[in-house]
Amino acid sequence: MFNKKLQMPLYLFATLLFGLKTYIIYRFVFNISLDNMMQELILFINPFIGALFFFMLSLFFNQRRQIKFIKYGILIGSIILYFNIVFYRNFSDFITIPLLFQGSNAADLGSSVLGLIKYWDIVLFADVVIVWTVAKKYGTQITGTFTKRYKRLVLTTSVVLLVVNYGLAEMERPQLLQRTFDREYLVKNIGGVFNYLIYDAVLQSKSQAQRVFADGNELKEISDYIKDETTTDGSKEMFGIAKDKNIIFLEIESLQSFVINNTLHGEEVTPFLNDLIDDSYYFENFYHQTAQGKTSDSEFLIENSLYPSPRGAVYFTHAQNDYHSLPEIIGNNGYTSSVFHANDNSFWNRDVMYENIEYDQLYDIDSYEVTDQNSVGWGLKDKEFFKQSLKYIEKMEQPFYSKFITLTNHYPFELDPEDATLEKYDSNSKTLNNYFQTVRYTDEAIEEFFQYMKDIGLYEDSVFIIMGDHYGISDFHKKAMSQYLDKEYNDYLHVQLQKVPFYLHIPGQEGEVISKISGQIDVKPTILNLLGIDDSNDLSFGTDLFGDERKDFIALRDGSFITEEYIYSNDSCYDRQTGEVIENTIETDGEEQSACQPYVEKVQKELNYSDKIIFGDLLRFYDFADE
Ligand code: GP9
Ligand code: MN
Repeated sequence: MFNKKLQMPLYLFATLLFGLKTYIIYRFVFNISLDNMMQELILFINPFIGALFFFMLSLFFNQRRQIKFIKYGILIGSIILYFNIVFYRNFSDFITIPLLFQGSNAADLGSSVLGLIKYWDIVLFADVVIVWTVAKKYGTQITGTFTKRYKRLVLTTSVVLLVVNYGLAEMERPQLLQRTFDREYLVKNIGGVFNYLIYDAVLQSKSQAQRVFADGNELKEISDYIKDETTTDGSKEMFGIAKDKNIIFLEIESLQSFVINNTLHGEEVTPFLNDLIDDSYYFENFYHQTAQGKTSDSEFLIENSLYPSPRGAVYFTHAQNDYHSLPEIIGNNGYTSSVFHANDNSFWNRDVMYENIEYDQLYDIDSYEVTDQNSVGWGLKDKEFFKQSLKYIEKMEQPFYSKFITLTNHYPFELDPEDATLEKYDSNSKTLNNYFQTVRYTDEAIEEFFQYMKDIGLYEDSVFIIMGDHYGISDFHKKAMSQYLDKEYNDYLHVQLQKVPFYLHIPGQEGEVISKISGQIDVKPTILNLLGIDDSNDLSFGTDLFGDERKDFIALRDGSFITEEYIYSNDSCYDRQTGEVIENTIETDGEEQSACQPYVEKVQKELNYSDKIIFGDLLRFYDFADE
């Protein structure tokens, strides 16, 4: 087959094999939704076009190098693809360059990664084995010295194909490259994971340049927008209600709202948190707004009321920026601030970021006694974590603001049998089956923590906030989730599953269940209002959760959004209450458009403004005291 008569040079053979494999992976491993034939076509041709472009570059080397280029090219390509698969299994997302440089985090993933690797994955390297074997057997017989004309022809064809691919993608989705918020679209339309990585590298250098070239002028437009759209009067009733009280913020790992007031095997999943609703303000339509930075993104949202970065974790990429953070503001108002988290201080670059945003103290893994017995999965068990934190809280100078970040309810949701008080779920997803048990464990840990606070006499002088940081069950577990919820899994449900619990518990107050839409972006202005701190000079994209005039949408980081009436995701507009797709259009400026369209633009504008602040480090030009 590989003799010269059949004209199957190795670069073409590798293109076909690798292209085919990549296509199969895109189609069946990554959960890429395809809406029409054009998208099917693009997804089918682009792995081959991308592979051809890469492997034909080998023609420009001498014969021996050609073989090496192809052999190592297919190996490295397969490894990159495989990393993406493993990453995707956990996050339903593709790797970006900033994430690749977060080695410190990858190293800590440990047990999580093992759970993501499957033995049959070895099949994914079949093309590598074949190409290496063929190369060994036939050596230089299957490469060749190609004429200049031939090389030029192949090069031109390949570039033309790339342009055609891009042209089709642009037709299918105009302004694709400008709108980077949707990685899935990019990956499927511009030639898969590889072109995406190149594209991402260009973006990365562009964002470095953005800071250098940014000047204060851009800020005027943004601060005007914020003053007009998001700076509203906070609730008068709640203003100052927590003044001089301690704020205890429990940031609960991977806690989603769907477990609250829900049952498994006839038992409540979260008995304590369910009861707590009765004497708390509980926001039942509160959304996380995180992206690739996961826990750190949710921290960032709370501390700054800015959106996290569309790519990578802003805790890594822009940790040196100027911010006007919650710890800094309350620090100026007499509060001591601290974070309790039993992990390395470098995880998510926290040590650097925390210092910059002026937390007074971080109690990291070195503040705890962590043994094999008292830890599981990602580390110290939550019950131990709270217990061992007591000695520090007791001595803390008051009033304080302390954030506790839990760990046990983290993927892959491991728990020692003696800690399990709920039977596992039974579905095809081990992840979801385990999840309920660790959620229950964390619920018990929170209950114990409340008791400790009463025991040491801190309860009455404190207000408590409890919030889920981000989703725990990605849409890789669609089938199992659909089974548990007894609902069809679609984009509408996916957005609804981004709800995380948000509680404000003020001892002595009854509270209420609040249904209006809300999100993590709103937490900072809410806390400031509760503390009686005037934040009208602040630049926040959120609005006080108790205020009357709230902004009318909650933007998720991928451009999806929620309004009181609609939910928008992946180009579809749904009725928020019924989940039906809204086909109706409305007329704006003589043009018919989807009912969601005006919000699509608003959301884009707001996310863009936030990105501009971060990428340009624009807050360094803003004088918070003077405005
Ligand atoms: C790590 C913990 C978990 O310190 O906050 O991070 P996550 O993986 O959820 O972003
Ligand atoms: Mn987390």
